[in-house]
Amino acid sequence: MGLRKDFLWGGATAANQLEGGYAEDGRGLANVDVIPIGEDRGPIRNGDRKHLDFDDEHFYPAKEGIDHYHRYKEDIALFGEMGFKTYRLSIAWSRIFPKGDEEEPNEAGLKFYEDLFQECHKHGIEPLVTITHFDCPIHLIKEYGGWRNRKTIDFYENLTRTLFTRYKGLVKYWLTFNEINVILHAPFMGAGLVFEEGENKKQVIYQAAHHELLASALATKIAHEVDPDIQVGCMLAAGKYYPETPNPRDVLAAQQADRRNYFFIDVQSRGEYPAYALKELEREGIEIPFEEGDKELLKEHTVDFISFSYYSNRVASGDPESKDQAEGNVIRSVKNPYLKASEWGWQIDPLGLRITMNDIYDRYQKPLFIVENGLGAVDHPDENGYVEDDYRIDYLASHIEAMKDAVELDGVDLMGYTTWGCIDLVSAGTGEMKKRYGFIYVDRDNYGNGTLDRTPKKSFDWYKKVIETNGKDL
Ligand code: P53
Repeated sequence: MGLRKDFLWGGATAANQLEGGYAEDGRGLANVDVIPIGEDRGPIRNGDRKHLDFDDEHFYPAKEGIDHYHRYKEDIALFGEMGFKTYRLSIAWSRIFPKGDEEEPNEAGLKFYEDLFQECHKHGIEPLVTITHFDCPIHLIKEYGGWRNRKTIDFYENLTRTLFTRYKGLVKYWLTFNEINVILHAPFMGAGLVFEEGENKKQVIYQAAHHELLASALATKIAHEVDPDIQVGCMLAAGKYYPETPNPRDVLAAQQADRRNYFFIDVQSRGEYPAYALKELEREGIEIPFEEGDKELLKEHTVDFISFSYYSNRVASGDPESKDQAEGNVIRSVKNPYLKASEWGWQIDPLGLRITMNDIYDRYQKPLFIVENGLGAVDHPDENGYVEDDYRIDYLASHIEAMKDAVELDGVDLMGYTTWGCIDLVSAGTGEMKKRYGFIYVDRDNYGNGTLDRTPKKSFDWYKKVIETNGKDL
């Protein structure tokens, strides 16, 4: 017993949060580039304020990221030193198709990732690739409205066919959309949606979601045609809702809140729209633009495995007056009085990981993959740049313990575990560098000052030992 012998230990990142090199080698602009740090981030990220270019007033952290574009060899060597079996990264769509709607890809972009994947294999690391991690080329947003337009499916189809064909033999594990349910909570960041005044946002969101779900099924179909060895996963921002009290009103609220997020995975994994969603959308007059063949496509090309991020479980209240909201996260929750919180107000709930794993496994009975988990914290390096991050080690150890229980005591089939932000990178939620998750310290502050030097933290050696012992020595 214990974890699989070939358990995929590793770390995870996303292109726009670490690459930088935003205009190099023909790369086009994307929504994620123009989301600034600071108080305007929220309304822009949510699609409530149209902002499709840079201006002089704001700082845009994605422009330089942590300069991984030029330092990926050094970074991957450090991952190799920790013994990573896998490295989860994402492709920047606008490196491959700078505008999004071209017929022919940008060779320089394709070559960059080819070199990067080869570098991974040199270190015995299997890449796990997210096709879209919140990014959408700006041109597709300006010209077509991003995912609200059905044409975007064709552009995504072209992108995925290009990727699967070019990287055949180099990449075995693919994820179609990062945290697909984030479209509900941050629609510009999640799907390139900008709202017009007075329009029905929910209509736009579910229409765009339908297109993403079709695109995901189509990508799964193409992947299996190109190479039957490829495994395709969906990706959920997970975190079960607990009812605030045993009052049935709260229990129902928790169930409904869970379903709003599970909806996407229900379609990607079971291959059809669940009844509760159809009923709700019908009640609210929202139309899903089904066309001929859509139902069959969804039904026939479901995912091979279910991946998810886990930072915390959540709490729902059926009381409309309830105001006790936990801070900081894009996905709202009532505060849980039994839990402590991070410096950013994210509540810390290791046992909740076991509960969530059981919930998802019960629901889908497919292999699971935890592709994000970790603690965002302020680090204090000493004069040599070394960080003693025992708080991070404690967080990760307690979550790995709970994850092992889900496997060993409850029988969940788990493929692997990749910690979020294995090297310090830009926060998706806030745009800060100060919110660090890494085993490797990067000398850079919120506004781009610093040498960009990399220094392993205390957790670096700790994680190396965890991997060496396949999770026994925590
Ligand atoms: P940061 C919402 C809820 C849970 C995770 O987040 C989320 C989001 C969207 O912000 O994001 C994921 O950087 C996401 C990563 C992100 C990571 O969690 O706000 O997939 O891109 O960096 C951590 O602390």
